Amino acid sequence: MPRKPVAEASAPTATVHGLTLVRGQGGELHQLAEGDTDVLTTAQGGPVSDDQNTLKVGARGPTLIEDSHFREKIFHFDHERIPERVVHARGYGAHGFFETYESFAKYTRADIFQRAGEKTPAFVRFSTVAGSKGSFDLARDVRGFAVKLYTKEGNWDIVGNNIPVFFIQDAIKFPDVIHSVKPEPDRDFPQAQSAHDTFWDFISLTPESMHMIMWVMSDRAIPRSFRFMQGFGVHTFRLVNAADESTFVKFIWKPKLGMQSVVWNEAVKINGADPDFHRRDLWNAIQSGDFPEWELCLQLFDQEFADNFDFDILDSTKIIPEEILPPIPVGRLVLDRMPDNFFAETEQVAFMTQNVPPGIDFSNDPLLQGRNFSYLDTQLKRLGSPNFTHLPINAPKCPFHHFQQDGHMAMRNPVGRANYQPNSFGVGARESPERGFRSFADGEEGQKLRLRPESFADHYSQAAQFFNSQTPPEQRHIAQALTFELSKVETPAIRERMIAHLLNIDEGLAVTVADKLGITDMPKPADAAVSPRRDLEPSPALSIIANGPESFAGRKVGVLIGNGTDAGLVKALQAAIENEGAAMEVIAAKVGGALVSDGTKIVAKHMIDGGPSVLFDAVAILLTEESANLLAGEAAARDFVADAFSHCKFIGFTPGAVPLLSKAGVEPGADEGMLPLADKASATDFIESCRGLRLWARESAVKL
Ligand code: HDD
Repeated sequence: MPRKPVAEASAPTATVHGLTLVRGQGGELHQLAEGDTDVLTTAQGGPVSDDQNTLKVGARGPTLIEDSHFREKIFHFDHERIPERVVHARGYGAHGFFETYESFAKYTRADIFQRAGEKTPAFVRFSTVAGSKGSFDLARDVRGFAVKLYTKEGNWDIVGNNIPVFFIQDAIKFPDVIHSVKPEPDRDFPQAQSAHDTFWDFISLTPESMHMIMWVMSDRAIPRSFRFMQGFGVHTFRLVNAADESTFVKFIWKPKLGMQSVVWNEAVKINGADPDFHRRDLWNAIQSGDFPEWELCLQLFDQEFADNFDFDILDSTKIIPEEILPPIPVGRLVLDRMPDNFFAETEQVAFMTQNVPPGIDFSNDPLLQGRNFSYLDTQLKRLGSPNFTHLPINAPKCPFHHFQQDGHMAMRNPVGRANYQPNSFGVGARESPERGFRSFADGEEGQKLRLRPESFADHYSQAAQFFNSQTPPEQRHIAQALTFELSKVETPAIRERMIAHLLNIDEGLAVTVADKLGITDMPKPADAAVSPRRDLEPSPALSIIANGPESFAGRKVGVLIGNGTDAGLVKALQAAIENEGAAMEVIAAKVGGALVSDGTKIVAKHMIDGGPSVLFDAVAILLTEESANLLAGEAAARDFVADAFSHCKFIGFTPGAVPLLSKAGVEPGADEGMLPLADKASATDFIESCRGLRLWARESAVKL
């Protein structure tokens, strides 16, 4: 293929470590010397004459060891992988910014909170916890929500999750909980799943995990998209102001589009249909200019509140309900740019809880204190050099000056004679007691002990509060999730131990799960360190369904068409969808599309088995009777309808579509989630109904 001259290359240049790199024909960035043409070179810059054949003795002879181009190419390929993260291996990141609403100087001297309208560059990486880098997106799992804010006084990493509590109270238990959920060591399965003996063995022996288990068995663990999740800093941190006064704080990210989850049966099918469902969703949203946004909200409290609160604010298995301590919005996070290169940015980004700027400080939460050791270590292991801060994604964007030097892959090296301080050559920077980070001078004294505080001992009250704060469908989902997970556990004693814990949380839940598992002899409730548990007021803020969005914006409708479909109706529906800020994708029997009523062709995005209804938030079936009869004979088309119905989705349909609905076992008048489509008005009504996201009232009929 003739090469395009460089001047024609449409893509921009980029500067990496001071080198100007040009984007090549394949989109790759590479170095060009001035006046050079676009000739393939070795990594040493030598032009390559032939990249198709190794150097051999004769056309059919052995390969020569002097083929240094081949050797360099294969050597580099052989070393392409770095160790995946020991947890949160599968992740997806994006760039954006944080915008401060108002000065918050009263509470913190952190530079990022001093000026209204201040914009701070940000990088966010979302992840699952248990699965490997190549696992699927819709595992039932916690999602990582790690935010790096490149502030003017250093990088601030809020390394959080989409769940505000954690499995364990002390960091020393982290390897245990993670070993238990990862594939079992003798057989190396199951992948990216908690539904196996070792996980539930550990959990059933660890009562402190019960609150977290309620969250992980809830819809929070199967989010519809990263864009519809909350994020939490989990621990109590401190804000410290210029007068060195401290206020305790918890960090919460709230998605502008509201929260949304899928149902488990759907998650299982999505993993087959599109294992990259969450990645693709973020990619598509950002590439189409529909930038996801979260509001940063702070729960602020003082020592007196901490002393009087029902639970210890240093215990990461507890929340402070929003009804007791309303979160205050302080700024917004917008993601507006995908990385140029996944490896360079998303894979190499190094988050560390200990990265806090002056004005933010830690609490004594023993989980946080342990994390502050772990993250530095892991980056050295993964990235292979203490110079991982030289990578552009990890380097601060503010001026920085230190005397650290040398080591593998050192990109920035000190200049001048003195590489120490103090020095009398006037080289380098000096520390600043005024500007620099000062730890909050909390008074600490005590004996050295390995002891869990008494105040961490109540493991069931907030677990029950979470369960009692869910709507009936969400409670059903928790029961179903527990049943599913425990049904995969082969050791009866582990199942029974879990039922014994559930009895301390909610008797009805315990009985439902035990019944489904076929346990006839109910065990005694588990021994509890604090008994009886407290009956806490429900916290409505904890429900996803009760706090649904007001609009269908950011969601996706799958529209099934066929030959003869009413072209005007497709247009009307598209207008209604776009007007709502949602997106539409067309599905047809052939990906080439269908000839619609006005004689034009509408090209499809998916064939039916490539675009099953699990990929959409709602579906519209715009078929003539003839097309519907044809499709009624296809399993993929019947599944399209049957799945949409059993996943409680809103279904719009033309009268002609009825033969397909019937063959799929769906009554056109089954419930108010079945919406006839004929004209512009009915298209608008359909999209307005979709704002409800799911018709949960249908759930009892379909027995999800
Ligand atoms: Fe962790 C990664 C979140 C407890 C040790 N953790 C990691 C990531 C997130 C979290 C989001 C992925 C960051 C990225 O995208 O690169 N971890 C949490 C939360 C915790 C938590 C919210 C509890 C509140 N973690 C925790 C403990 C330890 C670790 C108690 C160890 C004592 N976590 C790690 C790690 C990882 C990590 C081994 C693996 C990859 C990495 O750090 O960069 O150091």
